Amino acid sequence: MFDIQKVREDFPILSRTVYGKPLVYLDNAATTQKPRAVVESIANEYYSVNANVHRGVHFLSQQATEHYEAARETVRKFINARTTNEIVFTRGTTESINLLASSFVESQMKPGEEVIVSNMEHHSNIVPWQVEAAKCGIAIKVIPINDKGELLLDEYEKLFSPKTKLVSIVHVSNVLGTINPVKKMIQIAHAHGVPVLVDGAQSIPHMKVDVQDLDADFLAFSGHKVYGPTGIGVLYGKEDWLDRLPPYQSGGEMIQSVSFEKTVFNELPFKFEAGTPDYVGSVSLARALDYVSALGMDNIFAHEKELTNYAMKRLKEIEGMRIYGESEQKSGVVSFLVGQIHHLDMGTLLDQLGIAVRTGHHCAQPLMIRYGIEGTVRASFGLYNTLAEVDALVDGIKRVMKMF
Ligand code: C6P
Repeated sequence: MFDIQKVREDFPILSRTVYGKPLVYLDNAATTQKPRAVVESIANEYYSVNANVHRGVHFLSQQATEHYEAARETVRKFINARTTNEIVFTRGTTESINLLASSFVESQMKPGEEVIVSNMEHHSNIVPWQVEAAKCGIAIKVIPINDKGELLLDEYEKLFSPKTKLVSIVHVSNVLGTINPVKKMIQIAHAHGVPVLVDGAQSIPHMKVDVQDLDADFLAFSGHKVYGPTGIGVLYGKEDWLDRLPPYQSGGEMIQSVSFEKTVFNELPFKFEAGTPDYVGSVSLARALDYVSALGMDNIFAHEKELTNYAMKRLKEIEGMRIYGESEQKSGVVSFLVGQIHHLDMGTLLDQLGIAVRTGHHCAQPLMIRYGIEGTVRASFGLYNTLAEVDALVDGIKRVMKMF
């Protein structure tokens, strides 16, 4: 598929040590490491272009603007949006969902109307709706899950009523790794005349996501989880929806004209990009998307699937192992607890062995409540992880178990 050792050389950080041990980085769902091409693009942009975009007539400003808009085109192509008007740059998934929650609820919903989310949402796809609920009197309905960590689609269908105005659903769970059947869920929502926001934070880095094929109305994702920089993300929205929604923030760039009597907002997508954007972040996000595209999203998915299947098999050999998330459709996230060992102890001791995992509730406390636990240990894979690193994790867990 691709030469994993060669790929690893593109990520200088992977050859460092921690506590004198080779780094085994298994916290890719939190953030991914950056290839040389991405880091160099940040330096190059600042060293040789750097100017404010969409503002100056001078050469640098025009070049920066060209690079910014070329980055938007790269994102458009990556998710197969129809036009760059549908691509809004934000700070990340969280800001994308906040933007939509604010603009959609305040313009499209009345008190008592409902948004459907699921029991496996990240806090970023719960709290913005709760904030809007407190302001605007909307209600939140929750799709339940089974013990394997799969959404109950029959229950989902039953949640719809004439009061349902939006479905906001995670594509891939950051805790369970479940790949939700979003295409089918969108069809169901559309049959009720309801648009759908897909939280793509954990799908965009790991599989091909085609917004036209899914027929998603909105999609949110973060640059830093797809080998790009922190502080940049995307909100995709169908043009006719974005046209109808009011701006989220206001100020420079999102206007066409301003007087004290009347302000006319800018056209798409600038209406949603108030203030000086992180244009360098956008450009280096585009380099990250070029990088994964060159490897091939299907190849990345297949490689991570192999790692996940192997990890599930090897982890299950450990006595007292409890795995959370056993869906058939599962991406490279494995959450677990072993015996009575606290997740924080396990994570801290694995760290001493050079193995970086995440512990805790993973910003999904309602899901923890569903399973009656406080937190888990989570290993999450990226395109550069190897089967040997899975072995290192398993050996590490066994060493920690011996200490208890
Ligand atoms: N999950 C994790 O370790 P931001 O922070 O805006 O880039 O992404 C938020 C977010 C939204 N949805 C899902 C499904 C996510 O997984 C995340 C981020 C990280 O699982 C950090 S909490």
